[in-house]
Amino acid sequence: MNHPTPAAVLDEAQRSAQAVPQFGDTLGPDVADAYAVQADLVRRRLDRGERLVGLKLGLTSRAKMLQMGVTDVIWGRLTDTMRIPDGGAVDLGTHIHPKVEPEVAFLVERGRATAVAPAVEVIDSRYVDFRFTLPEVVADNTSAAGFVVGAWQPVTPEVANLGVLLEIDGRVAQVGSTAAILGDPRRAVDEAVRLTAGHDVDLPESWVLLAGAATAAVPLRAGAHVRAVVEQLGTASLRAVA
Ligand code: OOG
Ligand code: MG
Repeated sequence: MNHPTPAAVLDEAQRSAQAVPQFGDTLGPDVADAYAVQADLVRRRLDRGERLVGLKLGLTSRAKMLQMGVTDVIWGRLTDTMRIPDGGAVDLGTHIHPKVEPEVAFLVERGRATAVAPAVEVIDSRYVDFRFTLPEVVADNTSAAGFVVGAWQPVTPEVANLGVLLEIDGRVAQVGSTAAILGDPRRAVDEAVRLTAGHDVDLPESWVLLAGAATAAVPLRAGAHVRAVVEQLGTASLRAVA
């Protein structure tokens, strides 16, 4: 009998919304191998008709590094089915143990950011207890599950340091600053281009980049109304339905 590959295991975990045990040593310590698993994992989604629409960076803030115990910047792939309209619903039944985090998104055209927007990312580790090593989270497409982008705005120098709030049901759950993201979230664009070089990522002409969470992530509970507020940029929101 053939053992399913890590990509097949993670794909099935996402499709069935059932967590799987960490791979541990079977994945190997090499992050390059983990990115090969991620490529295989996302290829399965593209083969089922999904389209690549962008990239995400992860662990670009200290708050996230501390929360997850992983200290390297990582990147993952975003597909069209992960996109949630602003104010739209997230079906908890298709997730394992989702969390939400406030982000900044960039619209990238010909290698440069042409617009910026507030965003909420939904992350949903396919591993039991939302715990993983660096290679494990990279293989799992950096926990990518969903994202909402608010209204696009021009990119101004102020984007370097704007206040960020994550509100749940109108109450402030997390507070941060865009400066927590790589010191200046605009760095995310060059960083994404650098990190993905040689990885054969076939992005459309205009694509979305999630620069990474400005604060720790918060569990997404049934009925919750979630809103990210970025000073000067506006809001992005979603709600969780059971
Ligand atoms: C990994 C993904 C991290 C971010 O914005 O830092 C991430 C995780 O925490 O599960 O998306
Ligand atoms: Mg994120």
